[in-house]
Amino acid sequence: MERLSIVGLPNAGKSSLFNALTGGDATVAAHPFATTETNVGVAEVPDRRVEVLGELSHSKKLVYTHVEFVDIAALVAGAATGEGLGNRFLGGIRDVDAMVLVLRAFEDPNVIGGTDPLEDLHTLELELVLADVATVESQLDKHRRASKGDKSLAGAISVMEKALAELEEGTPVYRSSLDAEERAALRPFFLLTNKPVLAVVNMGEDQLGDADALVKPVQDEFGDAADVLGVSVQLEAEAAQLPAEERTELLEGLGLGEGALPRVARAAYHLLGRRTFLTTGDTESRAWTFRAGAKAPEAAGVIHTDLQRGFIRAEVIAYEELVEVGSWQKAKETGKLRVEGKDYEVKDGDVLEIRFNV
Ligand SMILES: Nc1nc2c(ncn2[C@@H]2O[C@H](COP(=O)(O)OP(=O)(O)O)[C@@H](O)[C@H]2O)c(=O)[nH]1
Ligand SMILES: [Mg+2]
Repeated sequence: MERLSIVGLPNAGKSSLFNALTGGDATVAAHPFATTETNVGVAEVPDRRVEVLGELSHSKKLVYTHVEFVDIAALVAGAATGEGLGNRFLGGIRDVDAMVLVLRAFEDPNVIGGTDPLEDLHTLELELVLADVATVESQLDKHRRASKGDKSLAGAISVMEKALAELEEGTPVYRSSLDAEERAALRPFFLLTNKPVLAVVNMGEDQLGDADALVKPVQDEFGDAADVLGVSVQLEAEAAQLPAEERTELLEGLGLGEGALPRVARAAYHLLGRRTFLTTGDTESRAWTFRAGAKAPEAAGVIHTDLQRGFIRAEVIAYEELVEVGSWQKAKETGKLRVEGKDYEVKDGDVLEIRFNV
């Protein structure tokens, strides 16, 4: 299963965010290196569509998708040269598939650390970039030597040279000028900044009114390279502990709607290239994860391998359309269900029924 790593400076609120998302019990403490062990947790991806389908079909059960997070030791300035937990830390993010950068904005005199999220970002990126410079330099060296006997390496070398030039300017690969193909060519080297990223600006409850002003400079810095979400992590972590009704009351009372955690979970899920299709019936209404771009048989295989092996066709309707029609049965009777074959590319929000024979 692909994972996201929660990355940030000490006391940025990483463990608090991890706990809020996963209901975990990672140590939350106001000193560096509180987290010396890696914690892995699973967050449910809230999806209103499941609830609505559950009502339409009078389902006995609702099932959601999940996304896995890793809370690792803090990154400190100098990590690339072995400060703090240094290489162990960097090793911890090397094998995840995407990163959530937690940038601190909240002010609390009892919790050491800066409160400028943009400065956090620059400190973090510098460490990640320095580690990548070292990796690319050593790979370039190897490839140049090997290329004397193997001309096929020239392409990889030129991409690495391009990446190195940007990294040396301090630019992470995720917001460099490298295109998708060039970034794919670098994948075998497991660069830290060649992973998709998402940023969370951790605000204090008292800063909720300034959310836009706190998020904007960070969003401007990323441009299109990443989504930036403002979250009052501690508030949401506390809310997450409450029974559903009280939680809704607290969050809505503060004008936060469903809260920011569902958005973080959904953005993280999306960042990993995951998409959701749905099934609905009186037994259950359920969200299923498929890989963006997957064809119908592959998506069917997520439900059960038999459905992929014996795939005949899929009956499909978009979620919005199904809601408009009112029920699966009515959609069937009025000919609103499309019949799709094995070349159909499944879309997020498709409601499916698979016909198969094994
Ligand atoms: N006042 C305030 N404190 C927070 C907030 N978020 C986290 N903290 C505190 O900051 C300290 C460090 O948080 P933690 O999640 O352990 O940070 P980590 O080092 O990044 O894992 C803890 O004492 C938290 O209670 C917040 O939004 N407001
Ligand atoms: Mg921690």
